[in-house]
Amino acid sequence: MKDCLFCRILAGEIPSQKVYEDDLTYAFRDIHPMAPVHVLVVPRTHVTSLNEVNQLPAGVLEACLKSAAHVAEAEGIGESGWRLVSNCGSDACQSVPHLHFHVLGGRKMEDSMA
Ligand code: DGP
Repeated sequence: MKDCLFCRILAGEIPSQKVYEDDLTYAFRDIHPMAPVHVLVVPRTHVTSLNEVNQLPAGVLEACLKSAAHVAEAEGIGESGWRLVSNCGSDACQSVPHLHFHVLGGRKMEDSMA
């Protein structure tokens, strides 16, 4: 998708701070961090959100979750705890229409998720 921001980051057209990558996923630091650790995990395959998860090739969603767990461990928050968030659609304030998961940690999260 040539006009998708995260596809352009995946293509290297827009710089990003890589944290982890594998064949199916790419993880990079969020430009507006909301926690000491705030990393975005994106599938290399473009789908807009979890609404289109059925369009992902087999194994990609699992790879995203494994990538997130790998990032948490590598960033030193595996033991202390971390949160995985995927905003889906306008009520959830999704701003980039390419499926992504926020890996958040390094401080005590709010009790309320919403
Ligand atoms: P969401 O609101 O859930 O769609 O999250 C999109 C996130 O993407 C938001 O936390 C900010 C981040 N973001 C937007 N543009 C860029 C960018 O150019 N580079 C990086 N690293 N992050 C970005």
